[in-house]
Amino acid sequence: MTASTLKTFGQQLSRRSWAEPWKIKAVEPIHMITQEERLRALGEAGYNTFLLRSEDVYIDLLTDSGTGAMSDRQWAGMMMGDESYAGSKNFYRLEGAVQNYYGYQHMVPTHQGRGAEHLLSQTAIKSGQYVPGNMYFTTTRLHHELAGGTFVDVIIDQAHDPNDEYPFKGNVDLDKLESLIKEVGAENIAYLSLAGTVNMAGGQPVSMANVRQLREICDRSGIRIFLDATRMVENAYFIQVQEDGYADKSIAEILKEFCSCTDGAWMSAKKDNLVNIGGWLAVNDFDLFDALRNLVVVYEGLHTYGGLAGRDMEALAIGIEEAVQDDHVRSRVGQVLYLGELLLDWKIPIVKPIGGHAIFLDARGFYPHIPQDQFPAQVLTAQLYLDSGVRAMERGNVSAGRDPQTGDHRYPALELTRLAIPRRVYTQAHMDVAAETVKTVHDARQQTSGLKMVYEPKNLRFFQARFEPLDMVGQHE
Ligand code: P61
Repeated sequence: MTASTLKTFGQQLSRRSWAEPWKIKAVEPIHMITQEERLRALGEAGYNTFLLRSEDVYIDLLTDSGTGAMSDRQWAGMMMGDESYAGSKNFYRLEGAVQNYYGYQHMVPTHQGRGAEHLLSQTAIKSGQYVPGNMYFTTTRLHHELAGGTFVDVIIDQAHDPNDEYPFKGNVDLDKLESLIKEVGAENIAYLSLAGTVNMAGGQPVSMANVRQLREICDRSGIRIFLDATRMVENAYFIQVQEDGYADKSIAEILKEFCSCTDGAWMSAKKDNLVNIGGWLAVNDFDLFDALRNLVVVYEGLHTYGGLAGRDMEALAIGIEEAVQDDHVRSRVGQVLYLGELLLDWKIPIVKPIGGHAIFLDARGFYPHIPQDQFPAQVLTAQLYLDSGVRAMERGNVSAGRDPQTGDHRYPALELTRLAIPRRVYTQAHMDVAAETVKTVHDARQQTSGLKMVYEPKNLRFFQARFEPLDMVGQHE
């Protein structure tokens, strides 16, 4: 075939195309407001995409959290909600699904991931202890800190380099972990906080070999491993396609094997588990479970609902089953890959390899002329929105926040803008529009200038911070 006859994306890449394993039954109309309206909306939002009204957004790639489409089975399940205060049958369905697919013995539901992080941190961290982990996540680290812990990043160095193509950039550096144990003593380590895939590194997976080695080290030192299983199904997919010996195992088998190397997990079910709200925390140790069960009633709700309605737990139990289907995961990660490959083709700087849930644009690569304290990744989110109403999220200096000791910005190595893909929501045509938006903004990169932060909240500042373009700061004063 000649280049002009290579029409589909699969043909262009010399492979057969994949298609989504579902068809669309209900649609939600979206439309793009005018450029003038977008400029006004962004100004009113203080140049922060978290503060935009969703009606003013065309393609919403802010997050893959709670933004997925539920299946007809899940919607049918919503009608089967048993809204009893205690002992709802939907709780037992959910408990069974977690036991069956993740393999842990005891589970408490929570309203979402950070509810579970709160309970685990308050229960398993003693003030003054260290919590090593494979790169920080905003809410996770904050809960470590609120419990008196100090997070220590023990991810491999390659994870901080957007151009390093190592396939398991979520791995823990064993030497870094062992040095920490030697330096502070195992008794001063609360637990290993392991995430699969690693969100802030670009959705990068952890290998099975790595978690096995971690189990060995932690067994030797008596340290527990708790897993942030939020996107662990996607992690299992990368193991299936990239790690020797796993090509013939199902996602479900790989997921369970990985979890068996850990002592428990917390979950933001709004991602992998295909629901709009929900979370859970599951452990094997009964005493720890007992402590968690005692705390959940203080902050979330009774231990058999944890902040969720019966119908939410039913949809979640069904979501867990659907999430581990191989064809679902292949098309979900395949859609992310599709967008990423378009951008790579145009030589646009993105985090490589392409991760599981999102494309991360390297804002330093776009704007080498904008210093990090003028927030290049925030600038990039603003430009994408102005171009065509595509909403992305800053994952750089604003997200990293300030060092509690020095009070200065943390200046992370990665200054990224994330285009997260909701599950089962957008089509390939939406990905094409998003890709062309990124290209247009990239083409105009030299004319772009920085932002000044004019309002800064104390906690998780990226959610509510406000900015003004530097060339107009003062105009309103
Ligand atoms: C996200 F800007 N993630 O990626 P909750 N662990 C992990 C997550 O990705 C995660 C949570 C725990 C979000 C929502 C969000 O800085 C932000 O259910 C790996 O959101 O409480 C959430 O789970 C917390 C966006 C969270 C952010 C924090 O878009």
